[in-house]
Amino acid sequence: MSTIQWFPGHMAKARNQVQEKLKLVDIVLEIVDARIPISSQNPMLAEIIEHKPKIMILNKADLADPKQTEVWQAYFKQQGYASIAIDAQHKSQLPQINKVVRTVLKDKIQKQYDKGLKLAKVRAICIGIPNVGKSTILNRLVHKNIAKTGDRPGVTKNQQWLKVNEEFEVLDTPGILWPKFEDQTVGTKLALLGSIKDSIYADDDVALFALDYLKTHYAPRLLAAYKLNEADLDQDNPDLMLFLTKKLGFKEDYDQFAQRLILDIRKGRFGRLTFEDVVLATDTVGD
Ligand SMILES: Nc1nc2c(ncn2[C@@H]2O[C@H](COP(=O)(O)OP(=O)(O)OP(=O)(O)O)[C@@H](O)[C@H]2O)c(=O)[nH]1
Ligand SMILES: [Mg+2]
Repeated sequence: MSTIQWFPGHMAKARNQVQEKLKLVDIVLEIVDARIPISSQNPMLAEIIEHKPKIMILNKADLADPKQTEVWQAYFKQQGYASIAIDAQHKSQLPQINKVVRTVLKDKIQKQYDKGLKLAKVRAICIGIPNVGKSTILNRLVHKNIAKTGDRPGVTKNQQWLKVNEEFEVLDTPGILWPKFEDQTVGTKLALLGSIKDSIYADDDVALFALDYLKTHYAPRLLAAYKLNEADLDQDNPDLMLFLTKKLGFKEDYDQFAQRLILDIRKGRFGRLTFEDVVLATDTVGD
C-alpha cells in the first residue's frame, strides 16, 4: 500500500461532508483555475455531484490567456454548463454569479413565487481543488472578509455558510484533491500553479514541464523575459534549463532556477498564460 501524501485524512472527511451537504443545496458552483480548466477539475467531485445543476467558474482569469479563456467557455457551453470567467480580486465582476445562478434555476425559483413565497431562497455549495480562490470569491460576494484565504493550498479547514443576501446562501468548503492522478502532467500542472503543496513535487520536474510549455506555446515571451536568442531554444530542455540556471546567476543550482521559473510564472512575469488547450467539438467543416 502506498501512502498518498496529497490525500490526507482531512480531505477524505471533506469529501464526505460535501456529499452530505449536497442534499441541502440547489446548485453547485465549481471553481476551477482558468489557466488549467480541466486539470483543476476534481473527477471525484464530478462523481458525487451527479445531476445537481452546476455552474463552472473559471477563476484567476486575470492570469489566464484571454483568447484561451474564451475557447474554454465555449467548450463548457458545449458540455451543457453555464460558465463565468472572473478575477475574484475585483468585486465588480461578482454580481454575475448571482445572476447566472438565478437564470439556471429560474424554473425552481418561479415555483417558489407561484406558491406565494415573497423570497425565493437559493442555496449553493462552492467546491473545487485547493487554492483556486473559493474563499476569495465568497468573501467578495458577501462584501466582508469572513472566510480565511491565503496563497497556499489547504487554507480552509471547515465548511462555512455565508449569506450573500436574504435569497442567496453559499457554503464554503475546503479544497479537495483526489487520491491518484491518472495522468502525471495533471499533478505537475497543479503543483506549478500552487494547488498541491510545493514540498510534494520536485521543483525541477515542474520547471521542466513549464519550460517546455513556454517554449512550445509562448516562445516570444520566454525569449523576452530571460533575454534569450532564438537559437538558445534549439537546445533540448535539460540543456536549456542548465543554460538558464547559469545565465540567471545560479551557477549549477538547477533547483534555484526551477523555483525562480515557477515563481515568475505564478507572478505573471510571462504575461497571461493558459497551460491547457481545447479543440471544440463542432469546428465548422467546409467554410
Ligand atoms: N490573481 C488572482 N488571485 C486570486 C484570485 N482569486 C483568488 N486569488 C488568490 O489565490 C489565493 C488562494 O485563494 P483562496 O480563496 O484562499 O483559495 P481557496 O480555493 O479557498 O483555497 P483552499 O481553502 O486552500 O481550498 C489567494 O492568495 C488569493 O488572493 C483571482 O481571481 N486572481
Ligand atoms: Mg478556502
